[in-house]
Amino acid sequence: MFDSKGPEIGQTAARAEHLLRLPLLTLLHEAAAVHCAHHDVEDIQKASLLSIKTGGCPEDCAYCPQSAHHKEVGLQKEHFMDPAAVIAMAARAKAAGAGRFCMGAAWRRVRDGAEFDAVLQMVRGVRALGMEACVTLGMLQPHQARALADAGLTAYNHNLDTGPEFYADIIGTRTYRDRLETLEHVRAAGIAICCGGIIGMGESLRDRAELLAVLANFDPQPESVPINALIPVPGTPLGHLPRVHPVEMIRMIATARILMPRCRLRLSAGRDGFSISDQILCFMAGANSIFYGDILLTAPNSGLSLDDALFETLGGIAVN
Ligand code: SAM
Ligand code: DTB
Ligand code: SF4
Repeated sequence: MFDSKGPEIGQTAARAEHLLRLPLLTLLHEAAAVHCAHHDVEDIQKASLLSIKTGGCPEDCAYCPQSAHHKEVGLQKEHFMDPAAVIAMAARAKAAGAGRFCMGAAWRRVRDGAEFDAVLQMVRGVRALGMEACVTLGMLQPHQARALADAGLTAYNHNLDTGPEFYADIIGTRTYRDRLETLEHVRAAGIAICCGGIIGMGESLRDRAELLAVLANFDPQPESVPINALIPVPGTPLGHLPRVHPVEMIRMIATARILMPRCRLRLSAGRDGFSISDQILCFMAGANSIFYGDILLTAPNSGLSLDDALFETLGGIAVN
């Protein structure tokens, strides 16, 4: 069902690279037109993120502070959380305006047993609040995807992170094919796919284009696409890299919007340090969601008071 090679991917990648290289205003206007044609431009979803099991992950993802391979990070490992505490946090996030609650575990793959059963309980609890529920738990087997679907899961997050050629430079403990297989199980179970990537890891524009081409050629396309800018965490192999310039993010979002007109496009990690105007340009380019809250999974986010200022700026001005 999903491919990362083949003639369609090559053609879409060429189109994506052409778009990524366009003069900025041409790209931005084209993306804004696609966005307006498919979405209510005022509908920007606040999603809330929670790490339900932090650190000690056996995978070696070069960007990730939660990998057990990056010992110098000095991250405090945390036990798997209690479902009642998680559901209480979801209720607080809902009261603060979040429409979606996303739960992440630093696992390579899901194991059947008490912790997976507790995840199912969390999903049921979040859905009972009337929120969308998303989880990201690493690799899944088909019966586990079906159990998540039965619990009412809205979406499963499983990022491809970058293009297929650059992937092995970033992750050695699993392959692109492994990722695509889990996504196939998610789709087969009838769960929406949340799949995106990270820019700023030393990849080329071609790698960014290839990532977008693989995503855009999913049939159907992913319902949700998070675009992260690398948060260079000291102690990880990418900890020395510079922060992504906001214009790089704007170009990536605009190109993703043109190639995937209907998806919920998420301005995800790495927007701390972006000005309000930078973020507004991301929304003009087609982003229609942010992670709302002071921390992401382990790293700092833009902060609630800055986000309140952002939404106040976006609001209308009363006529007296
Ligand atoms: N272990 C699961 C997995 O890898 O699918 C779920 C958790 S993992 C932390 C979720 C996503 O966070 C990754 O796929 C990656 O795209 C993003 N991420 C992790 N560390 C990041 C960083 N330092 N900067 C930007 N994005 C990051
Ligand atoms: C996604 O693409 N970004 C979010 C969410 N999906 C799970 C996670 C960002 C993590 C940033 C690094 C951290 O907080 O540890
Ligand atoms: Fe583990 Fe996910 Fe981090 Fe990779 S990105 S080290 S799989 S938590």
